[in-house]
Formats: sequence, C-alpha cells, structure tokens
Amino acid sequence: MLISGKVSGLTEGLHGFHVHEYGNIRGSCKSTGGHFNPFNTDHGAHDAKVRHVGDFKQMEADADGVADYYYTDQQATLMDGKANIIGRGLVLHAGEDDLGLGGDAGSLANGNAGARVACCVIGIDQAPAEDSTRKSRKSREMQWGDKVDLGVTWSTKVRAMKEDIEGALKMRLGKLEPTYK
Ligand SMILES: [Cu+2]
Ligand SMILES: [Zn+2]
Repeated sequence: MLISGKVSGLTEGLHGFHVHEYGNIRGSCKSTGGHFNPFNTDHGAHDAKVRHVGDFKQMEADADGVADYYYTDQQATLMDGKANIIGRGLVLHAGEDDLGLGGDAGSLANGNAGARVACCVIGIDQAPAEDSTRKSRKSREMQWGDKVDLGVTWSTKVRAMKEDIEGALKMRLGKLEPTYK
C-alpha cells in the first residue's frame, strides 16, 4: 500500500505515525486505543521483522513544520484479512518513535512517541470527483481499478486508490492539523 501526503503545522523532526486499533475519535485521539496489532507482536520499525501491522514509517517535518510523506507499507492492507485497516484509526504523534528499541515496556507497546496531535478514522467514502469514469459505480465490492475514499474527519482527509492487481493502494493524506490532543 502506498501512503503519500503532505502534513503541515508540525514541530521540526520525527513524528510517530501509526494505525491504531479503533476507529473511534470521540472525545480525543485516545479513543483510538493502542496500535493496531492483529498478530499480537511487539512494536517495531516499519521495516523491522517484528512490528505491529499499524507501525508505519515516521513522518519527518522540516524547519517549516512540513512533512512530505511517501511510503510503501508491506503489511497493512485494504483487502480482506487480518491486516485490513479499514475502520481503524490513524494517529500522528508529537514526538519521535523509538521503534521498540527504548528498553522499556512503553517502547515495546507504542514506541514512546508521546501525545497524539492528529487522528482520523480510516473509512470508505464515495469515489473522488476527479475519477469521473468510476463515479457512477454503485457496488460496494472492491474491484480492480476502483478508487476508494478513506475516512474523513474534521480537517483530515485520507484517500485510497487501488492501483494494481496485487492490491497495492495509494492513500493520500490531506492537511492534518495538529490541534487535537
Ligand atoms: Cu500511534
Ligand atoms: Zn506499534
């Protein structure tokens, strides 16, 4: 799955970025629970052998607070199976993720990435307007070449697009406004 987007308004540096267990942002981003971890493993880097399905690559913001994000994840999917992330939460953190190497219990659970500065629910929406050829499609079943809009909450918009026969998906993040704790 390809995940790309530009996020602004961040502090300079690395920010933990994960899929969390629940697609629930009532009250605060805390309602999303812990990291999405369907295989019951320890937390780790996105490219580590041991990681949560929800452990995406960190975002890195420049001096202007802008993170340009482009990342291909090898575990999370929008296809059927335990690693399907539809209906889960997406959370961006205030701090750097220690990738499970911090040597304490928090590190193995969540990477000690600190406060949750932005979150959204990964859901299904109608096809984006620019996709005129698929606009009229009414079936909810995902088919080859379909575009699927993923979750919209507050100022956050996430979109996914099925790209090839192996189910690679492109997910675009709109501007995440880190005003929520
Ligand atoms: Cu997280
Ligand atoms: Zn994790």
